[in-house]
Amino acid sequence: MSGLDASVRAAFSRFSSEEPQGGPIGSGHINDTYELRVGRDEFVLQRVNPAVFPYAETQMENIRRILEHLEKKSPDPRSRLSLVKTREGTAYWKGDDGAVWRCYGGQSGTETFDVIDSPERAYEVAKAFGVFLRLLVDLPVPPLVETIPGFHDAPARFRAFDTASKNAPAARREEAADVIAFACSHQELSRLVPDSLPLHACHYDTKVNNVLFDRESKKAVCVVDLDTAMPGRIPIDFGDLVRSGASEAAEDCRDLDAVEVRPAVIKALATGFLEEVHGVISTEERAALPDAPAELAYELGVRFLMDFLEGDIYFKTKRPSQNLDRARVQFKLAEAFVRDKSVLAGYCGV
Ligand code: GN1
Ligand code: MG
Repeated sequence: MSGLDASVRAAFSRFSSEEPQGGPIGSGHINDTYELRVGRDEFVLQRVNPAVFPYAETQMENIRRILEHLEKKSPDPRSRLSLVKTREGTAYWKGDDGAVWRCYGGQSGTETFDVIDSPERAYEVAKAFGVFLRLLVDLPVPPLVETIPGFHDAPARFRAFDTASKNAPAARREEAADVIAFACSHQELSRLVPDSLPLHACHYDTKVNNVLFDRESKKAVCVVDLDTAMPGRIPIDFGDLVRSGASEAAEDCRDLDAVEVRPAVIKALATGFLEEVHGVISTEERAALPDAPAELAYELGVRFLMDFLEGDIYFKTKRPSQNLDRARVQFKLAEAFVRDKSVLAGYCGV
């Protein structure tokens, strides 16, 4: 008998008649993810958080279309996720509490990282997301749907934060006063990537921990976490890649002096990304690349801050004020990206 929760075993029984071994994995803030084994077969079972993704059925349809397109374009099955159907033949199972569970085939011999530990890793991550965008560039955007409406709409994120800030308990507002002041005085950072850029199928969560690496070759093999794959703008994917990868410091680091942009890493990110997408992006899209990390850092800072003000209801937290610390880190990064824009522009050939 494995030590898995009854709910996890109940969900897995919809996909397989066998009893699995395994346990929780990953450091995501939203869903619950389990790595399971039955004999030599590996599975990744996920409970999709219904509070964040209320339209999980349409989300699964996005994922299905994207994986089908990737399959047509790239013959290597290891290069993409594969959905395991339920024993009834459906793409997911909806539990009694309304949460959607889905199961992917495991990718043996792979590993993930939470922090980019070298320029070589940065290059590999950037290439993986670049390949993903390049292969999807001819997937018609409709009927792909926005799985979270306005997900990377930074001005809308600011307006939502502004409302939350006005309604927040005084004690939280006071604790966050300096961070709120930063958000309010840097609103221009929410409007750096032009809305006029074309929509493509984008990943929209382009962090290193959403790429599987081969343990032996150290090469990136597969992009995962397609929950937020939706119509979007390519510079946004680049912005979130650089935002999340540039610093070695933890996302909730309390020593802001440790939050620094690593030039060799952002150079490798820009190089790997552009090697893959240079042929499919327009001059306007390329021109927006150097501005995008500042916008994405500002936007995520605003999201963490808003969640702190609302009582930590969206991002999982392990300690008080963690979301406020996360916001401070993002705003420090946003300032660094503004300061280093010309360096990044050089790496992007702009
Ligand atoms: C969330 O759960 P995870 O770590 O994959 C968030 C991203 C943020 C990220 C910050 C759906 O992603 O937008 O960049 O946390 N995803 C959602 O670590 O809100
Ligand atoms: Mg993730």
